[in-house]
Amino acid sequence: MSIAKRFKNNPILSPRDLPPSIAGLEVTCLLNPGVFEFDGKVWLLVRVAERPAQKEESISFPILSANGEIKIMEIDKKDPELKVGDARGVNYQGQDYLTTLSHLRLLCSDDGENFYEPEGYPLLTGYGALENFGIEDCRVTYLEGKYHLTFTAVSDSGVCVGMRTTTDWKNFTNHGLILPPHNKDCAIFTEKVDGKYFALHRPSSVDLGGNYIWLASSPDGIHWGNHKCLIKTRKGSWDSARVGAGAAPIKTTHGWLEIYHGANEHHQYCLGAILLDLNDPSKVLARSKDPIMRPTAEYELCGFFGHVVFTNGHVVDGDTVTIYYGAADEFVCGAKLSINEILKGLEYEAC
Ligand code: MAN
Repeated sequence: MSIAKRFKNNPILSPRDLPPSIAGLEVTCLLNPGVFEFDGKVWLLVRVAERPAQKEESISFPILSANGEIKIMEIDKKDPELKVGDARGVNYQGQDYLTTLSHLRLLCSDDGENFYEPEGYPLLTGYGALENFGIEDCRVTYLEGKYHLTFTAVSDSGVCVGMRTTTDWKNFTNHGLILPPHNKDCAIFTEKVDGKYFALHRPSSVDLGGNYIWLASSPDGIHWGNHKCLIKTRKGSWDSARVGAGAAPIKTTHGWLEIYHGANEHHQYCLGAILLDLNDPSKVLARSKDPIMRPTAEYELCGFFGHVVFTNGHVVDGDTVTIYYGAADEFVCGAKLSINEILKGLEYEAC
């Protein structure tokens, strides 16, 4: 039996629930929201992935030009220079592209289950040449009076981690890229440890190494160093091909509890957990052997990219963590888990 109790009204958001950002595009996927509490409400910073309506004979997708305008690439499916990957990407003339362009949109809720777009808040879009394929999968950490937004910044130069900060969700400071390619899945801890800021992140090496979760520390929350590899993929396991951090770790009396995603060679994404030492987060104390959540519901198995549960945002209330997650890369869903049950399921020798 799964320890994740899914919301009865899942999916709580589907692409048809939000209008596209501009005429000529469709909302293809709503997924992977960052989550935070503000003004007495629960907020989602949802990734909105858009593209034009698709034609039978071509593939088309938007990219951002240097002046921030959206340009549509349209490629004939018979073009010999087109190589189609999975639903998420294509290669054309030797260059990789994403099939959708993502921005981030704010929604809020009084009950944590019914969300609406409030008036007067801006969309967050990619900015400049290093975000021309969009921004994705934002983690939101409230730290020292500011919300820290760490997200995947995608461009033809690579996949990096960008950061913006805000206090009111209307005015933002752009700190540019805080980690260079290839890196994503960056979550800043909610408190300093021993006077330093800490963050989880996921550099990837194409040649040697893999898709592992790393830890970094920083004197100012902007410049990151002292990188350490925390956990690796496990051969033959549900997390055999990639692991990446979810939202900021949850502080418990036993240690920092991190809910992470892992995928196997078939790109099937599940969630697991690790426990890090409270005073030295580079020490991994325990790890779940089996997933704490796997895709089983229809909306998790079938969609834009099926067999995916992916979380990068939650709220904590006592022993309950409510995770918000992307299902099949197309829908936003919610589930509740007991922190104690997650902790009980961890294995201390499975790291
Ligand atoms: C990658 C990212 C995520 C996505 C998963 C599953 O980790 O692109 O945004 O949800 O793959 O497709």
